[in-house]
Amino acid sequence: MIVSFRWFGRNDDSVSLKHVKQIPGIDGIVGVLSHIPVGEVWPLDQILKLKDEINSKGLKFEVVESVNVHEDIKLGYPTRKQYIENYKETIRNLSKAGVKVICYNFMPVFDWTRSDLEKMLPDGSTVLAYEKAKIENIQPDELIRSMEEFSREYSLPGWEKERLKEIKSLFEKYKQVTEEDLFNHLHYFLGEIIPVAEECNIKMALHPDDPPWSVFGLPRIVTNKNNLERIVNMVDSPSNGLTLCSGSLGANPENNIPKIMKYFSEKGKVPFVHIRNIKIYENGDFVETSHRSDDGSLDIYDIVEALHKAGFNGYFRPDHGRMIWDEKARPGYGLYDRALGIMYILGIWDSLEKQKEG
Ligand code: DNO
Ligand code: MN
Repeated sequence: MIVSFRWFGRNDDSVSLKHVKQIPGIDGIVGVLSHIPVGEVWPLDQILKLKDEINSKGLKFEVVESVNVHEDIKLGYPTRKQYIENYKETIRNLSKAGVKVICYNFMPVFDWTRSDLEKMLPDGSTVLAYEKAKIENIQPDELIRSMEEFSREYSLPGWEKERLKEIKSLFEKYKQVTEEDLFNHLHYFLGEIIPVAEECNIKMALHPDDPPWSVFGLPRIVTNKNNLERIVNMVDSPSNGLTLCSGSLGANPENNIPKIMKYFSEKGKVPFVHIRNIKIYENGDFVETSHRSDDGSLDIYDIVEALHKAGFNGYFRPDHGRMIWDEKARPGYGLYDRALGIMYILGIWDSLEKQKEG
């Protein structure tokens, strides 16, 4: 298991690479060029600059999250052709810089959705939270405004301003798109990009929808084991892989995360894993928690054990963390609690390794 840490770049992250490097067991950075508008080619020189910066701190740069997919591709519009060509060029450029895995998602309009970015837990830490009734009763543009207010210094990944500019017209466009259409548009996209990724020795890793159900009436398909299976079978290639995210899929208690992790890892379909815990309530609300199994509804021990059993040797990162010890950082992406998460997971992993040795 290769330990990595998401970092948004020197101008967009309060965490320094120097501090990341001090996390025990750390191997590399999950990086991004977040200022490139969705649909445009990531220029090689900028990728190489980021790589040099990361490498100069003794960290690897082999995973990118995310190369976002233009809405015209998800909508299946004829204009997708150019955006897909650009996407291929980005894959080629990333491979020239030694990148091995590209995480992306196929959620219409919104990436992850939460009602609260600073929900206080009983211990005084603050976390991202999802209150079902709030989401069901809020207008999308109202939610965006509150997200913008929250985001203050840092833009929120997946909620980039340029992505949200045309929110109203996007909603109109998606009224015509069924889940089956979305499957077809993903199929078309994969058919185009996976051969290029394979040639470039890059694994594409599709992130599940977060949460794994429809929000604001938009179609969502990356939600459960059956759908994941359907997607990996669309194009048969080692480059057609998944980012299995425990907290995203796990928000639906019907998704058995250890089983899903083991099943797809054994198939060689999991180049990248996100681990975090959430506490789920009966009414469908959930809050993010520390990684510790006792603190949430997911059994992180079982999840790590399932990966270990499957011989998982891909990249992993702690997904989100609580905001603790008065840290000021982008919600979910502070240094301290994500570092604690890594230590908890490595503790489990190392003891499993010991047991294996007998
Ligand atoms: C939530 C996060 C997501 C993720 C993107 C990947 O679980 O991991 O923001 O980064 O959806 O494209
Ligand atoms: Mn995730």
